[in-house]
Amino acid sequence: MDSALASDGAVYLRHSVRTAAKLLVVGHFAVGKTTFVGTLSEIRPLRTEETMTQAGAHLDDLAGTESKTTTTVAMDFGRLTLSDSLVLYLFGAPGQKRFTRLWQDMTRGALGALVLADTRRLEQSFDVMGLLEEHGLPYAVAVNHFDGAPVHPEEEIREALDLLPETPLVTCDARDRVSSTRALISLVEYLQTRTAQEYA
Ligand SMILES: Nc1nc2c(ncn2[C@@H]2O[C@H](COP(=O)(O)OP(=O)(O)O)[C@@H](O)[C@H]2O)c(=O)[nH]1
Ligand SMILES: [Mg+2]
Repeated sequence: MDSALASDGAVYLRHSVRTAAKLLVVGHFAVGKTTFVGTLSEIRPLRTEETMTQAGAHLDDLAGTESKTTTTVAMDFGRLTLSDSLVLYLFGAPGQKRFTRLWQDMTRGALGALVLADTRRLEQSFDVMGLLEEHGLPYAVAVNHFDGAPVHPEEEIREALDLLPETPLVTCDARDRVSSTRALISLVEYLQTRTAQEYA
C-alpha cells in the first residue's frame, strides 16, 4: 500500500480511484476521534473544534481529560486513499447526546462506522453503539489505548460492550498511523465480508 501522505501532499485524488466509501469515526467525548481522523487524513483534515465554554461545562464530562480544552461541535472530515482504486472519506461524528440530530445527516450514505472506545469508560460507548444500531449501520470497535488505561483481555471487553461475535474488535493508538490504518482496515474487511454474504 502506498503511503497515504505522498510527498506532494496528495491533495488530488488518484485517477485510478474507482470506489469511494463514506465511513464514520464515532465515539464518546475525548475518545480520540479528531486525533484519529487527523492521523489518517492525507488532506488537511477539516476540524470544527471550539474552545469549551462554561456553558458546556456541565454537559461535557471532563473526568480523566482535565487537559482537554476543545471539543468538536460539529464534525471532523478527512480522506484516505486505501489502495489504487479505493478512497475512504472519514467523518468524525461527536458522540455527545446533544448531537443526535446531526446523525441523521452524517449517516446518510455511510457504509459503516468505527467506534473508538476507551477502557477507562467503556460504558460511555453504549450511546454511540445504540445510535448506530438505530441507523442500521454496521460497525467495528477499536479500543484507543491511552497511557495508563487498563488493559483487559479481548473477551472481557467484548462482554463489557456486549458485542456480537462477528463484530471486529481491535486496539489502536489514534496518534499512530500504522495502528489506526489497521483498525480502519478491519472495518473495511468486515463491511466487504458482509457485502459478499449479502450477494452470495
Ligand atoms: N495517550 C493517548 N492520547 C490520545 C490518544 N488519542 C487521543 N489522545 C489525546 O486525547 C485527547 C482527546 O482526543 P480528541 O481526538 O480531541 O478526542 P475527540 O473528542 O474524540 O475528538 C487529546 O488531547 C489527544 O491528544 C491515544 O491514542 N493515546
Ligand atoms: Mg474531536
